[in-house]
Amino acid sequence: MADNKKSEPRVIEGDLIAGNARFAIVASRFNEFLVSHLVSGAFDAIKRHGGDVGKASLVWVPGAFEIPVAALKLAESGKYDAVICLGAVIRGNTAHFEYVAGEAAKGIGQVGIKTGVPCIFGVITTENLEQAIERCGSKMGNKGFEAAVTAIEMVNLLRNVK
Ligand code: INI
Repeated sequence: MADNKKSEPRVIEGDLIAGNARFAIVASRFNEFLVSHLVSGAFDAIKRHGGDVGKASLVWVPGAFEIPVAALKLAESGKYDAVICLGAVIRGNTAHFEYVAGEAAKGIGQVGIKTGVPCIFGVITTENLEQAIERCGSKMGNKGFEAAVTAIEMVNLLRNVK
């Protein structure tokens, strides 16, 4: 008799257990009164997913534009399983919003691809201050928390890709 049993695809995903993972957080001082909430959110997420913040490092850079070069150094160091990039770029603040936000996004993406270390884009880019506040722990949640959860998932996902 023919064997009609169909096999299942191999599904690879990452769970949300931070365990022994080592995280570097790169945070921009520009708009620090907002970014500090993203940083707290990220540490909160690591703790609440069973991680050890004692294994984490927090690196402050001047602005979002400077995040990629610091992220690259951290990712290349071999000391971290993921780099969580946090910042706040507000259109109303500057005529060069597009350059700052664009370079941060592109650079962070490139660091991840170049090094194989997940680099998470937790830089909020908003039209105005109100929208930024909403993403730093109020109406729209905390994007720093979300970025750290993404980092946890990516670390575990990449460990499962063999
Ligand atoms: N940096 C930010 O992180 N957010 C901003 O909103 C911002 N604005 O509005 O200009 C900003 N500018 C500074 C930039 O990131 C660099 O630090 C600076 O251009 C020096 O390279």
